[in-house]
This record gives sequence, structure tokens and C-alpha cells, in this order.
Amino acid sequence: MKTRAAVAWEAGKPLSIEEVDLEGPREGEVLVEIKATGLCHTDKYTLSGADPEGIFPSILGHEGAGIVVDVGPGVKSLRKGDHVIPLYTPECRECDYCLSQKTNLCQKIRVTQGRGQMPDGTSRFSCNGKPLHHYMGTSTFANHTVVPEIALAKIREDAPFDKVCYIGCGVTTGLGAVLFTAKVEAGANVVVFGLGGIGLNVIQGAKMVGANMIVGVDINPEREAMARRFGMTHFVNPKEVQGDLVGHLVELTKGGADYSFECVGNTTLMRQALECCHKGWGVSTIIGVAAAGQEISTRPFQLVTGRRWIGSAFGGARGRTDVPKIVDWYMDGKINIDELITHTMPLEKINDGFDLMTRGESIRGVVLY
Ligand code: NAD
Ligand code: AHE
Ligand code: ZN
Ligand code: ZN
Repeated sequence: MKTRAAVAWEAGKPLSIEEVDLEGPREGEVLVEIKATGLCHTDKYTLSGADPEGIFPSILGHEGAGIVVDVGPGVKSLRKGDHVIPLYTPECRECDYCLSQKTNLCQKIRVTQGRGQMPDGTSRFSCNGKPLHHYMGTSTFANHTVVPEIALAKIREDAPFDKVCYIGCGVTTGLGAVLFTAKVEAGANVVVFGLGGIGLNVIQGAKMVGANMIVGVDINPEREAMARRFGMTHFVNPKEVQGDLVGHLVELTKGGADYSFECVGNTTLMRQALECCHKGWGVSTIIGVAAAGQEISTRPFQLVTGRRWIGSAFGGARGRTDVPKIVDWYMDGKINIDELITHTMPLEKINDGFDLMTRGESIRGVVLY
């Protein structure tokens, strides 16, 4: 079939709107009509060329929601008409990783996914006869996409696509990092670095679990008002701190954060996030994705003296199990998504959406097909 897509032909170049060819679903695969997709910073990161797994030409996008149009042979859990959210972290429920119950990082199709291929090693997308790579197993910057069955969460039919698409990455990543990865408890003091599409969901999660202090750190002062509405109790703009930011945060939290989260992708901030944690027990969670070649460092003494450094992918959520529940939380009014979606646009304006992100003007931009 033909469908419309924003194609990433080359690193560092704007996306190009094309009519592309899409083959139908093969064994274990599902054809999905994407109704809406969010723009996540990770898409911008990959488009920039800084992602070692970035492959071009490709169709980016990993924060979508849509409807099943067709299923391939052997697909049992989904049928035409089902509403779904594609999962860049699948949940096969049978690989060693899934069965371990220790991680959400299902590895069933990770190798081919990282190569921009479907599990059988081929692509379903092409343009003028030239194959296009898939991205993160989802490629939601196409109006129609083919996704493995194990990488689709079935969701309730009354959930609005233009809002719940954000659960496909940002909402789940932020809330999940608090609830599933760090397991923040009521009364904890939390410091969040970066108050964008991810960090504001970390704030929302910290508020949900009854955190005491929720300190937000961002160089964009425009982020303060929104973050306060989501539960932030203290705002720190590093540009306005006299002297050492870590010392300032330790003093503010009276000894250090019980939990900190890095939601920017900046290795200097990752170090500061660890070092502002409380001696003896503070846990710092890295969420941000740093460019190829970048490394983190700290004095080992920081860890010897009881701080712990951990990371979180997709908020530690098991997609097919947890995503439908998070959709319920939204539908029950337990979490706020609407206010975070600051801009919507047609596919033709997707590059403008990334410009808004770059200028710090949007929290989440969403493409409506
Ligand atoms: P975003 O662009 O919406 O937000 C980034 C925020 O960081 C902005 O508010 C910006 O002002 C702030 N910032 C930038 N430099 C800063 C600095 N030096 N000090 C303090 N604040 C600073 O991005 P996002 O969509 O929220 O994504 C955040 C990061 O999380 C990205 O690296 C993205 O790739 C990553 N991410 C990771 C996962 C995961 O599963 N681990 C999932 C989604 C996104
Ligand atoms: N390919 C990149 C790493 C990108 C990365 O860390 N991706 C996160 C999701 S970001 C969503 O916005 C993730 O889930 N990682 C786990 C995985 O298996 O990819 C690089 O730098 O190599
Ligand atoms: Zn993302
Ligand atoms: Zn698995």
C-alpha cells in the first residue's frame, strides 16, 4: 500500500514528507494506522547523527497510537479494529529477560530492531524502490506502519489517540522511572534535572507517590510555572546559582536527595545528579540519552559512601502489561497529559515541531494524521 511518511534521508537534514510504499504484515506482524505521534527528544537526537544506532534513510518516531488495520499469519492477541500503542520496548513474555522479572528490556527482537529491520531481517518500507529503515521497531512518523505483535499494547477504545500517544514514550518513561525503577516512597526528597517532556512526568510521578520536596532544575525559566502545577515544590536555575550547584542542592534538601533523575542527556548533569544525592542511601537514575562517545564519571568514593547510580529505559515499564494501565490512569483523571501537549500539527509541519522543541517553546508536540 501507499502511505504518507516523514522520511529521514540523511543525518542533520530536515525530515522530508513522502508518499512511501508499505508491504503488508508478515508472520507475527501487524499493520497499524497511526492516528497521532508525539515528538520526543530522542527522535531529534537520532536525526542529529549523534546516535550510534541511527541509520539512514529511515522513518523515525516512537510515540504513537493507532488502530490495527490488518494482521499477519499467526497473530493471536490482536485483530482488526483494536486500538494500540506501539512499543519500542516489546514484551514477548518468553525470553530470558522477560521471564527474569528483573527487567523490562525484552531482547526477543532487539538485534534486528537496532538494525532498523523487522524480525526477519527485512524492511516493509520503501520509497521509489529504495528501501527505508524502520526505527526503534515503531516508525510512527508514517501514517501506516508494520509492527511485531509483541511490540503492541492493546488499549481501551475510548482513549483519545491525540493524548495517549504520549504514553508510548514520555509519560511512561517519566512516571515509570519513579514508580518502577527507583520506586520512590512517600516523604522522599526528589531532585529532577531537566523539566521537558520526560522530567515533568517524573515530577508528576513523584507527586503521585507523595514525595516531600520535589526540586526541579532547568536552565529554561519558562519551565517553572508548568512544573509547579505538576507538583514541583522548589525551582533551581543553575544559571542563577552562585557557586557550586551540587552544594546548593545538598543544602536545599538538608543533606542530599533521596532520589534524583537526569532527564536531559548531559553527562555533566548526570554527575551532578549523582553527587547531589544523600550520603548512605541516595539513588540517582539516568534517563537522558547522551551522544555517542560520551562517558560518565565520578569519584568512586561517591558510590563507596552509599550513593547508587542506576538507569531506566521506558521507565522500567513492561509495555503490554503496564501501558494499558497507564491509559486507565489517564482516563480516570489520575494523571495529566493534556497540559503537557502544548502543540499539535499535521505531518507536513513536523519539522516546525522539532524547531519548537529546540527553542524550548514546546513540552510535547504531537502530529495528528
Ligand atoms: P526535552 O527537550 O523536552 O527536555 C529537555 C529539558 O532539559 C528542557 O527543559 C531543557 O531546558 C533542559 N535542559 C537542557 N540543558 C540543560 C542543562 N544544562 N541544565 C538543566 N536543564 C537543561 O527532552 P525530553 O523529551 O524530555 O527528553 C529528555 C531526555 O530523555 C533526552 O535525552 C531523551 O533522549 C531522553 N529519553 C530517554 C528515555 C529512556 O527511556 N531512557 C525515554 C525518552 C527520552
Ligand atoms: N541507540 C542509543 C540509545 C538510545 C536509548 O537509550 N534509547 C532508550 C529509549 S529512548 C526513548 O526516547 C532505550 O530504551 N534504550 C534501551 C535499548 O535497548 O535501546 C545509543 O546511544 O546507542
Ligand atoms: Zn522517547
Ligand atoms: Zn521478551
